Amino acid sequence: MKPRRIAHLDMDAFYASVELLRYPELRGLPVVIGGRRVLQPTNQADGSRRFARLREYAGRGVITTSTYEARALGVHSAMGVMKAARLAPEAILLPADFDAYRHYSRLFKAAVADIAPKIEDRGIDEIYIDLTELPGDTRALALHIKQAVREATGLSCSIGVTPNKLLSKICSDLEKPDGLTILGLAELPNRIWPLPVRKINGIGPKATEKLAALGITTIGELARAEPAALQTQFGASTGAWMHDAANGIDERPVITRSEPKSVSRETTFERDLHPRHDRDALSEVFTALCARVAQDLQRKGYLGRTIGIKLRFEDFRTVTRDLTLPAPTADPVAIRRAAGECLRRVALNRKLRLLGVRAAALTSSDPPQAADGSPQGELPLAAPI
Ligand code: DCP
Ligand code: MG
Repeated sequence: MKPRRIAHLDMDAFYASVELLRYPELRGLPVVIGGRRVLQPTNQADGSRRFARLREYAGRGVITTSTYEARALGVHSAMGVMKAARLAPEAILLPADFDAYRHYSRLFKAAVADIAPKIEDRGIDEIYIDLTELPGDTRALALHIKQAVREATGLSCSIGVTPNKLLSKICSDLEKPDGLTILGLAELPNRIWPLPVRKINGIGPKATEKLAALGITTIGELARAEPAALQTQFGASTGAWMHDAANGIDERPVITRSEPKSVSRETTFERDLHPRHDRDALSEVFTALCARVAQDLQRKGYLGRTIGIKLRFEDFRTVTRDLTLPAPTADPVAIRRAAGECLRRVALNRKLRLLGVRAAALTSSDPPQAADGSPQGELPLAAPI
């Protein structure tokens, strides 16, 4: 069997970097992204924009991320905005725009998938990629992926490539931003063992503290520790896992998951409902199910073109009907209307046990829409390089 080549790709200062695409004048400055409730920048009479500064902030908000310039001042993810303001009062503070981040997340993943389709999605800004079966030199392949991400999004990322997920995750962080770290097992003692144990994904603050009490602070010390001692302290499986991890052993495969094919909601009634006598109650549930499906679609960033219903009668007979719309939608009213049409095509001559609504033929809801429904405009859909 070929030795595995597993990559971990993580976007650099992701939310902040997306914001810099629409506010390029902020490049090189300490910039911090807060929550949604932070003030939007305003346009000034001279055509420039006015941005909020950290020192102007009062509230209990938390930072989601910051540019590397802000990190140099000690400002990091998960820090309170007020605390960050004491460290970097002049840093720019921007509100988060999750729709934009999801949009760029999809763009970079699609760009990678064109080159290397075996991808495990690990969240908004990171993926594992199995490069084992692809032709070509590892460094050339990784550089090609980085370039494709930059062309599709205007953003930089960092990649680690090693024989497994555990080491690649550590390596993608070693040369951030815009890093590329390729490592074989032979380099474990040099490159990985000097690092603190918390660099292992899965060793959190509590385990770090417990290990420190055992005199173990580096991954190398953990690798040389007695497995039995670790098992006494952490239990058999965690202890064994830690020892393996420190020795660079991790056989987990890259798990590719496909996009969902449909979004659905259904409910089984507490008592069977009669189509005529319980008409109002049924109608209310039906509308609520449509609203839930619409919400699910919006939250996940999808539109559905085929709307379907499912009915189960008191005798457990189940029927489904669906209808394909001229254009995909995530609108509760449009979904309710289509589902209503489906319902009219069923002979309702028995009591109902269950009612369900489904949206299928899903597509992505890009471009992102502002909260008022107007297109967002300002943000480039794919930034130039
Ligand atoms: N994030 C968040 N809250 C946190 C950590 C992260 O909301 N406590 C968000 C903002 C980040 C994104 O998730 O931009 C990705 O998280 P990362 O840990 O990868 O951080 P960054 O991409 O911002 O920076 P790095 O360059 O270190 O990867
Ligand atoms: Mg990141």
